[in-house]
Amino acid sequence: MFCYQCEETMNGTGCTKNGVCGKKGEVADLQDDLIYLLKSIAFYNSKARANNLNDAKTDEFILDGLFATVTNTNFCKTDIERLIKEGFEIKDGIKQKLMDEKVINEKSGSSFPRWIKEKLLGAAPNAGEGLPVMAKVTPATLANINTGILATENEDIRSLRELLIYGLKGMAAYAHHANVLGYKDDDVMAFMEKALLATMDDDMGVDELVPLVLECGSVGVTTLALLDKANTTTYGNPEPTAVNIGVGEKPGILISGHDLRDLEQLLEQTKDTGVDVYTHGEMLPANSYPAFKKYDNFVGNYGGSWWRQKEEFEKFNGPILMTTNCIVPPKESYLNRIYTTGIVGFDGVAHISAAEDGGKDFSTIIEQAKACSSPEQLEEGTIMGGFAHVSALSVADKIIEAVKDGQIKKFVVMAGCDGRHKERSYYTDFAEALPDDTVILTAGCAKYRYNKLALGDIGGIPRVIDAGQCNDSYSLVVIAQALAEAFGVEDINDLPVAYNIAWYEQKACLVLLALLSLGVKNIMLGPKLPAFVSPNVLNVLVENFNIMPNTTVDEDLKTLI
Ligand code: FSO
Ligand code: SF4
Repeated sequence: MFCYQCEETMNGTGCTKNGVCGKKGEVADLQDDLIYLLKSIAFYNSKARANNLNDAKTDEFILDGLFATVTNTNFCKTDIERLIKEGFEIKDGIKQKLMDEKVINEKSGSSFPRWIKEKLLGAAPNAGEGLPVMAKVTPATLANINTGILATENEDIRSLRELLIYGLKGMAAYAHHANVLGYKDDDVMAFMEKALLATMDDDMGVDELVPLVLECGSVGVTTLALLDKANTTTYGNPEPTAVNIGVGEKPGILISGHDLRDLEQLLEQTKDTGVDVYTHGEMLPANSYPAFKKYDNFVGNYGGSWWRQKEEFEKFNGPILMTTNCIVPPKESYLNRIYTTGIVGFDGVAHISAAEDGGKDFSTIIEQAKACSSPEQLEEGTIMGGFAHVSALSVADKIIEAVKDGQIKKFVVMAGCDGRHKERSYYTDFAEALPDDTVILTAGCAKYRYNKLALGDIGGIPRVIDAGQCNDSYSLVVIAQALAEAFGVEDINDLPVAYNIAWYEQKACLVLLALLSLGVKNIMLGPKLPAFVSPNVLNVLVENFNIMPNTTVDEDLKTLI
């Protein structure tokens, strides 16, 4: 295996035996195979799409296949093997359909570019022409192909190809969430296919890949906007909410991850059962949606961000439902009460599947919860959330006035991910050290490093404006654009906004690319720069966007404030 897609990669260079995250080497290899297969599917499906022969099932498969390989999502060998098997059926099905509809025929193969034939269709270089003589990529031939990241020898090309793939993984996760709520965008899917193919095209050098990476960011903005529409149309606009972080006396179910539809179904099935529901990690912002607040048994949020789950799940006492990333290898002590659903998988953890219409039956975990003790209290009080763009902009006048009369000097975007390494205490220290006339704008689980600090408010405006999950990063874009309009600045970089972003996994890569595609400069990135960014690619990012690594709190305050 070789994997260097997340911030916690081994020695800051790459995991080679097993992942620091707990991903086994053989699962990592299978995930590489799956990504490779998706490129082959993308080849056929882009032809099908161009001829209106594509179907929703293939789109879902591409999204799920990419999402399954996001850090801390699916650790399960049999799940990835099943996806590979299904992927072959889908690929062969599309190919057959293209032949039946005469989009491709016996002779078409000769007109495909050499790299398509060699790499995606499995033909030997210069093998005979025409489809029948091309050895198909099959599970057997796939095993003989080096599908790993290091198969790309040039480190700059490898770096850009992987940056693109990680952006696509993030995009797939966000598009998947929109999809689940019935919101789809054909252009997003078409871009994903184009980009998947581009990562195999030896004719694409640095000059061709850099614009494609930025296009990925721009399609990322479209995808995030689609998800925002899906969430807010379905569940209402989040409202400023003081979220309870204490516990009740009844037994509870803890729900984590980002999937709001799973939460909706769980709340509906637990109402009047005597079982309470709590959020963990990235599900915290769900407490601010009108559609969920109406449930009396929706108590609040329990604990902190994803990496604290081992300790906190143990103390929760009741069943835990993991709807998306980030699951970490569970401890024996709660193995019999943790469940996965959706695209999440872990060997030995029970999985709750969806019916054809997306419905899920949570009765097993509800029954189990009834026999459990109530959660052990970790803390008490409330934390403020719910400042997605509509509620943030509803106080825009107040915010603009506070900026104009000098009460607010600067906004600092401290969005992104949290992680388990000690050096992340930097973000707590940085938030504490910020001057009183600054306001933090956040989204994602990075907020857990400072959202329980008493940072106060500025004339009623909280000093931490939490737009929600990383899935809600679009809100930060809307807020920045509204500020630009209010202050009449044409260049987004002229706003009193600084960026100190923390990353961990690939969804954050997409959010970063989205910001770059909007022309945002001077982003500080930490706690470490990505291992997959080669020195030359870093130079491109520095020269064009002045991306900089974080250093010390004192130095970074001087730079950003
Ligand atoms: Fe955090 Fe994990 Fe949302 Fe990421 S839970 S780290 S950016 O997956 O997805 O913010
Ligand atoms: Fe290593 Fe991160 Fe890849 Fe896991 S996701 S194998 S920790 S680089």
